[in-house]
Formats: sequence, structure tokens, C-alpha cells
Amino acid sequence: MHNRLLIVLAASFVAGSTHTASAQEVTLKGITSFAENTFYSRGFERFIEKVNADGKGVIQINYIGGPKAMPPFEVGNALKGGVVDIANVTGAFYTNLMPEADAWKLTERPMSEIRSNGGYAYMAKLYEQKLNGILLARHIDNNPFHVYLTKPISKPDLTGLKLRITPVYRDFFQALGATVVQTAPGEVYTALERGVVDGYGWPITGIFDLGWHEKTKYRVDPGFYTAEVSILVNKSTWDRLTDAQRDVLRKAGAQAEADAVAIFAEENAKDTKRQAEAGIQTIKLEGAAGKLYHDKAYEAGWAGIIRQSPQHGAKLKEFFAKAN
Ligand code: 173
Repeated sequence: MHNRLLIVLAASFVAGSTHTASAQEVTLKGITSFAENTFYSRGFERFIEKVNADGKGVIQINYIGGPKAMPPFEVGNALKGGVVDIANVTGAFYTNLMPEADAWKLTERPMSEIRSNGGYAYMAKLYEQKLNGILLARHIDNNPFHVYLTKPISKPDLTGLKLRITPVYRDFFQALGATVVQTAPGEVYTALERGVVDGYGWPITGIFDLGWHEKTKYRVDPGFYTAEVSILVNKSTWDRLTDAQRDVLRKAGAQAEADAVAIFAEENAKDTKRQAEAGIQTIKLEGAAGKLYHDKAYEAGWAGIIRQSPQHGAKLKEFFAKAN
């Protein structure tokens, strides 16, 4: 087992996962699967600030940090087992426990609609059963993924290229002929530097956080899917909280989810511009090529979800995909 994970486990054994400082105030242990103070942790860090401000004397979050404390692909297990109480993580990082969670990337409707059309309730049951978890809020949405390359392509074909992936990209990149290798975000820079990969999948924002722009020559447009990162709560912890404690979390969560679409409209534009300024060239797949690329992304994405979870996958498609 990973040394750092052992330290977290040991600490949690001593402290107890959820400990009560006074009769009223509870402190939850929080972890993020992305590096601290980087793009995909920031929404969670804002959420923690709000909880710790609004929740004085009621509920607090002790922020343990990111991948230095626990490998990203372990976060789902840690949440399920109650080693941590609250986690910032994307579905692709815990497909070992719940392959359906990777379907969040395929939503073509706003979260408000998915909450009202029954999709959220359907997923909530799966979270309970498979992860002993509660999906409190999705704070990343409206944020497309892209292919980033060190070598150019001229058509929607990735044959001969070796790309860094997570489960988000696997079926799509393979459908376009790529060879794939899965790594945590923390290993992307070294993989590029050593020439182990010819590129990687990542959303439109955040490539500057870990210096990948230095090794990136091309971005392929259009983007595809929409990134999801959510705040999850261990269900046993949740069930032990009072209504007042839950309300502090619910309120901060609702704010994070409601803010996401507008935040990303702005951040997407900012990083698109910054990439161009950093000399990253855009390879634009237009017309029929662009359509083929887009359609293949969704076709391969849904086929992958349905292959791993035939019953739930088909149902999720009804809730998440664009109404025809
Ligand atoms: O590429 C990744 O590591 C990944 O799957 C992801 C998911 C959501 C946001 C950012 C990255």
C-alpha cells in the first residue's frame, strides 16, 4: 500500500473518521483528488471556506489536501470506507467501484434539469449502493475535454499515437485508433517529457497548473463531453449529521453547483486564449470531419458505459443525453 495512504489511514484510526470537538460541532475530514490550489480543486476549496465560515460551532471541514496525501484513484475507496468523510473527485477516478459515475461526462443537459428529470435520483441510488456515498454537488460542468498533442493530425484519426488517458477518454480514443496509457494527472508532465506519450486528454482549462503547456504543441478542436468534478459525502457520516449540519453542506454545495456554468463560460474562454498565447496551435476538425469526431465521441462514450453497466447505462442515457 502507498505510504501516504497509510499515514492517512493511521491518522484516521487515531482520530476516528468523524470526531466531535464539542457536543455541537462536528469536523469532517476532506480530501481532493486534484493537486491543491489547482483548477479542479479550487471549487472545492471555495466550498470548504464557505462551510467553515457558515458552519462555525456547527460543522467544519479539515482539509487534508490532494494527491500528496492520497493517490487520486484511491479516493473513491477512501470515501466508501469512511477513511475520509468528504471528497472532491471525478467519476473517472472510481470506476472500479461504480462504472456508471463516468457517465456524468456525457450529460448534455444542465444539472438543474438532471435534478428535476429523475436522473439525479437514479444516480443517487447507485451512489448509495456502490459507494456508500452522497453526491452533494457537481461544481465542474460546461467544461469540454480536448485532445492535446505533440505531433499534428489532419483528420479524425489517432492511429499510431500513444495517448495518456483516464476512463473518460478510453473508448473514444481507441475508437479513433489510438494506443492508450492510463496515468494520474500528476504523471502527465513526466510522460510527455520522456516521450512516453504523444499527447493526452484533458479539459480546456488547467493545463498551465502543472506546466503541460511547455510540452504541448497542438490542441484538437472541437472539444467533446463536459468535465465533471463533484463533492461526495460518505453516507454513514451524512446519516450521523444533524439537519443543521447537513444544511450548511447543502447550502454551500448548491452554491457551488449553481455557480459552475457561469464560472466555466469565463474560465474556458480565458484558457483558450492563454493556450494560443503560449504558442499551442489549434487543429480544427471542421464540417463533416468535426461532426464525425463529435458523434464518435458520444457513440463510443455511451457504448462504453452501457457495456460496463447494461441496465443502468441505458437508463442514464435517457436522463443525460440531449432530447432528440
Ligand atoms: O484527465 C483526467 O484526469 C480526467 O479524467 C479529468 C476529469 C475531470 C476533470 C479533469 C480531469
